[in-house]
Amino acid sequence: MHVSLIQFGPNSPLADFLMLRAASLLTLVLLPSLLPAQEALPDYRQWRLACAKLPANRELKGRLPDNKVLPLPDFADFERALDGFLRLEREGPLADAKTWVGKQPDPKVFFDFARSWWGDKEVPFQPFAAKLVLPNDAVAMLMGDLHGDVRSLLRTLDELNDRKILDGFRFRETKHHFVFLGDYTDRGAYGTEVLYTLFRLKSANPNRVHFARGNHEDFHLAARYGFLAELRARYGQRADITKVMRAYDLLPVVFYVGNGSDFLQMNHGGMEPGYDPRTLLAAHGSLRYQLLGELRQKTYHAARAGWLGKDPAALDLADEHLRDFHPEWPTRPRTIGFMWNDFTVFADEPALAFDRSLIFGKAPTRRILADASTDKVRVRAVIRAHQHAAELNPLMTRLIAFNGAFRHWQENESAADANKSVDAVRRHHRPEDARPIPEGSVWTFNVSPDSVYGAFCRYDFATIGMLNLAPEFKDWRMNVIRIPVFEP
Ligand SMILES: [Mn+2]
Repeated sequence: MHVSLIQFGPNSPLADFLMLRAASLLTLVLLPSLLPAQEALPDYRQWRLACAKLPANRELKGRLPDNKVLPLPDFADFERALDGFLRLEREGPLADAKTWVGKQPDPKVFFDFARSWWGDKEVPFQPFAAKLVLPNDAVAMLMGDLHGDVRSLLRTLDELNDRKILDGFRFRETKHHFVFLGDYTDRGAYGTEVLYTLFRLKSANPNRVHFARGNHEDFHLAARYGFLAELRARYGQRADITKVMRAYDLLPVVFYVGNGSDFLQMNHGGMEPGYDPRTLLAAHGSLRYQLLGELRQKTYHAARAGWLGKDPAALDLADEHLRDFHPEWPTRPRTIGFMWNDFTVFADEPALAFDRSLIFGKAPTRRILADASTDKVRVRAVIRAHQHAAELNPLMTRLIAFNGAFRHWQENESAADANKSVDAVRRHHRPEDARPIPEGSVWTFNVSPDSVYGAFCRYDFATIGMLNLAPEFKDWRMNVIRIPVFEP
């Protein structure tokens, strides 16, 4: 029989052929796990779908969701995006000596994600500032606190996809940048999904997505306000807490964003009189970093008689709270103003007040911005976030009235208007207009609505700012986009 001619021995041609087929089949089966992790991550649509079944923070009312509904069931699922972010930073501008103005942090400890400044203390706490120069036709998108609200973040990315600005996670045009203003986790149940989404956005647009460090990007706050509890409830001992928290050390506490001659200060909290950015801003190059080093607040205060006016209470507060110090933590020995400080709402409020951190009024804010400027480079205004009002206080009322982005010290208001309602404030404004950026102005962006704040203060829209640059600063415009998060 013909069949008998076919040899089945180990060295037969058929055996060779079968072995080959088996080997290539095995390769096909194994291939996905041999590819870089990025290849196997879900695309935007799949990720969106995986998050669609998550109950809102509003429904959870402080509880954590059932682990069965989570889109990242294992820590390794989250870790792949985290590792992608850490790799990007470790191999990117942060690791490039040219990018640092002055001393560069030692890469061996700066990128050692197994050790920390709060644990073994072998890694120093090294907060830093960033300068980002964009072309004159750039659009910088801005978003305030997320606080574990992945629903609002994804609705916002949907909106940018609908407007053809994003294609999935990727920006379609190079002119678009995104600056997130800090406080990504804690207080809402989805810090893991928020960080995952942000890391994916960054991986898809490495040079055009930027994260400022908020006061909650701190191990001590995450240990107290929910994010570490969230990680432990989901992943138990498998969660590499040190690595997650060390990612925060790669985020600048302030960005100066502009076209090279005009800049806006973009950060989470408020003014930091102890840091002088002029050397950073004068440095050549579009992205530059500088360690904050010693914060010389007391020296700044002592050298400027009259910068707080004549109010003895303001001077007493400055004497009491402003110090020269090397930060050991975000809050030790004193708080870093960029991460923590606040601003008054009305122009006729005190120059300086204190409520857990310093609250700066209009005149000293303008003085610090003027002192940060030279005849070649001007720091014109401040964009920030850091909202944490659980009731309709004057600022939250105005944030809602102004679609989530409020410019402090409105010309037609005074402290006597503190108790106005949202409707009363709104009657005087048309917040949908493209808004110019007055010299010395401060803008606050609201916290996302699926947070305790949205529930307490009864608003259900998220906000992004679109800052349109131009060759002349007077032509820069802020468009504020209101994004409904809960359908009526
Ligand atoms: Mn905050």
